[in-house]
Amino acid sequence: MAGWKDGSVQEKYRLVVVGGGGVGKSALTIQFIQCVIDERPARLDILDTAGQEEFGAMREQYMRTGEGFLLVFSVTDRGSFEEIYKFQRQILRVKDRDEFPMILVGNKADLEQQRQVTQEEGQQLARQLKVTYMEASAKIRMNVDQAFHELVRVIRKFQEQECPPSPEPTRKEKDKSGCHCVIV
Ligand SMILES: Nc1nc2c(ncn2[C@@H]2O[C@H](COP(=O)(O)OP(=O)(O)OP(=O)(O)O)[C@@H](O)[C@H]2O)c(=O)[nH]1
Ligand SMILES: [Mg+2]
Repeated sequence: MAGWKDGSVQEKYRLVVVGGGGVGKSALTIQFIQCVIDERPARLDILDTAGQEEFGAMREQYMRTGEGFLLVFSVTDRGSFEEIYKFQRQILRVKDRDEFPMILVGNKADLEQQRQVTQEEGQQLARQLKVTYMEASAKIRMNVDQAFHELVRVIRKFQEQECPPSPEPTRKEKDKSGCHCVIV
């Protein structure tokens, strides 16, 4: 956590955007965002990954450090939808957990004529993966902020469950960077 000039505490979240090639990850990503989510200031470090990247050490490394993941597919690209399951499995394997903060995003929702994945299919996959589903469009800026904000909410909920705020005396003994509950 870092202090703001007004004295409030700022939380920092490491988010990773994953998904197939050309689904709109870069278009959705703003490299560095400072924002207030539910009246709590937050700084987001967003890592925009390459869709075509190999399943190599690089990918494992960013998966290890990510605190929340935006799983992005394009509603105009059936293949990218089918790839999502693989990304989720890999994240859970690297984290060695059954659940981890993630949001499923169906991007390019503005291209209704070229749609290959229905909203219902997106929702069905999200239920299966136990995550929230949102349709977005980086082009018309639909649900872009909402998707990142929702992910931060999921991370906050997850971290509070994993590491609930402790009483003041023990809290002071903790690392200055705050309570890091993510297993890396
Ligand atoms: N119509 C429409 N086009 C989009 C949208 N998002 C991205 N695009 C276009 O889709 C193409 C690919 O977008 P990128 O953001 O580069 O996709 P990416 O997922 O970062 O691709 P890689 O980095 O190669 O994996 C570009 O031509 C974008 O302009 C969207 O919401 N609607
Ligand atoms: Mg990109």
